[in-house]
Amino acid sequence: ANSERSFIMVKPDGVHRGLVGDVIKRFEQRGYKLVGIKVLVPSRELASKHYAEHDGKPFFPKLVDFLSSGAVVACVFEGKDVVKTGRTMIGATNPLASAPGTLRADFAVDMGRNIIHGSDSVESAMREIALWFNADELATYATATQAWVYE
Ligand code: YYY
Ligand code: MG
Repeated sequence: ANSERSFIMVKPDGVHRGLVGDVIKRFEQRGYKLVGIKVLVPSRELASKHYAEHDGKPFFPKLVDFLSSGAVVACVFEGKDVVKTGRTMIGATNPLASAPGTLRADFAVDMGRNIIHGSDSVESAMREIALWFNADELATYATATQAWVYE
């Protein structure tokens, strides 16, 4: 449905590098609706919960250190197939393997500095949105242009 939601986050490297606007721009211009946004420095606990699926892997401690090392911009975007399409727009985990035109290919080199997170499934999106946002931090509204994005 057009009300599918994904959790999209500019990670600390993206914030340090001033790429917040570039990331949000891609989703906006595609036609996705921004329904939640905030800037915060995640605690180690929040970072660990976010990446719980990777707990125990060799890169996990470094990943948690990195995510909690600075400010992130946490967003929720809404629209048709936004989870899968968002992943396509973001590109492969390793930026050097990402297709040109994807966010990671256009803005990143190293895997541990790949600037952005996007939910990998609708189930992950629901879990991540609930982890990062309270229900009252998400806006329900209609855009004036929705009839020109959706037929
Ligand atoms: O979903 P995505 O961000 O594309 O990749 P994941 O496999 O979920 O890994 C999360 C995060 O961990 C990735 O964006 C970079 C980092 N990472 C790493 O530093 N080294 C790895 N071998 C795998 C992942
Ligand atoms: Mg992932």
